[in-house]
Amino acid sequence: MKSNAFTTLATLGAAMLALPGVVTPANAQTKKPNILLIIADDMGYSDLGCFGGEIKTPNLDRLAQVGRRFTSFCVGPTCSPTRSMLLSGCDNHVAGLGNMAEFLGPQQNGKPGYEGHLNARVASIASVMRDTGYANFIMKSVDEHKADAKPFFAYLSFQAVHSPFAVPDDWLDKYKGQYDMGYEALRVARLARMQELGIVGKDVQPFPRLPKIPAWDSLSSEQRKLSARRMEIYAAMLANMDYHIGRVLDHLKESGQLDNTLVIFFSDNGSEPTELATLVASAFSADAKEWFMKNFDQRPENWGKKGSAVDYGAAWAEAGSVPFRMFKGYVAEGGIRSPLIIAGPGVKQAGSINDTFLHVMDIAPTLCELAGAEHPSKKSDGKIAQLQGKSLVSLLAGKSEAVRGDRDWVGWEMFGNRAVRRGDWKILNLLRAAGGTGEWQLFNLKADPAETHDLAKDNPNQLKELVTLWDEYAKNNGVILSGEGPFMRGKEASVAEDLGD
Ligand SMILES: [Ca+2]
Repeated sequence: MKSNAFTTLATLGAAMLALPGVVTPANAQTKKPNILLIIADDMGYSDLGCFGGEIKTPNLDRLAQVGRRFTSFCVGPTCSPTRSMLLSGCDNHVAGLGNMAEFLGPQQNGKPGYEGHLNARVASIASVMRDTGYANFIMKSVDEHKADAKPFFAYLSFQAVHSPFAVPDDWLDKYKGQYDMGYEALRVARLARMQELGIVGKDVQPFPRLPKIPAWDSLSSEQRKLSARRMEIYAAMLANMDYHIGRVLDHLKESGQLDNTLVIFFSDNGSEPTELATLVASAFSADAKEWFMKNFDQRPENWGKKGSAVDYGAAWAEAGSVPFRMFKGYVAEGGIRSPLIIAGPGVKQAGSINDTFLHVMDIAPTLCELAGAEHPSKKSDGKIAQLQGKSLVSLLAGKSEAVRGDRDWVGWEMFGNRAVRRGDWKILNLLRAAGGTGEWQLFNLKADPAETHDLAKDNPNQLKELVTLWDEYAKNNGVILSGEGPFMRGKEASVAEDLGD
């Protein structure tokens, strides 16, 4: 497969996993919906027009109008852990992605839950469908299932908008000049629009600009020009993804299939702060640096074209995740909060916005219920892990406003950073090596979704209860803390201290 994001995107659009529908006595009377699951990669929370962004996403905006937006949908902080939870309905430490395979520590290597791939302890949503009578196969188009009159389950997983940013030549300048105001002004404009739309509350204060990010005004005019160009290309790439989503939706409509297709859209994690060229220059060997410079044409006039490796760095990533704290890689809200849009049959309250706490583990149980499938954990004598998510079917139908009660909770751990959310409350522990305090902090996300006011000292009992839940989470899911990870190289001593070793 070519590495250019545009061609990859087009290829992915044509190669979706299809799972034609089951026909059993129990559900033969009901017409099962088609499912179209669309996942963006590394997209920021505030990018989409319907979530407050200025990037033109008319097709996803239209989907939000006929469907519903969910503003408190949480995922994992990085790609493969989120995807393991999506496909299994279980925590990533159960499903085999307790850590990303490339960052496995010696204590984790070979342990259950750290296989680096979806393991045999969980049932993938594809196998659940197959075992209840679905045939699954890779199809070339959403029409391939038509001959057998069965519904389809299509998984359209984009590489966009993961770096390196790339767009077709005629898209390169679509956002030219639109980011000259800089990343700080963009955060202000987006937050105002998010408040106007009702994506976040009117009183929400954004997390302050990180100290390592220079003020826009402190940059030279040449630095500003190059910085804004990176964001222009990112915006064009996201608009291009929306354009291709529109092609799929239009085709479904023209072929009479859209009305019976449930469409689910979200991003696998928050916006990406890493600058590859900086990383190569600062952390890679001399040979690797030489290889990189020889194989990539990094002249600004080539950015976004074949052979370039451009991204936008922490400053624009922070604009992408406004109003939240941090971005991809962190279990702060900027890493784990994604827009969620669901539209189609069974989705009531068109155009509305719901802020109840949802999780990516909820997708698999939802699909199970829609398919009338019995989950294999129910007849596996404990060999297959039970679903940890909650079905959204009743919520989508407008029969309930939430899928979790005030006492239901979910935990996270990635690269040694930890969190638990229960109701509106969240505890968060970011290692000092990851820019945190190495202590447990407590936030009320309803009043303070950006995690700006640590309430740990004011609410010691709430803190204590939630820390106990994190210990329970680690025990139940086989979490093994490690001194390894992207934040920790060269900082082993402080990490060991933070982890209590
Ligand atoms: Ca990702």
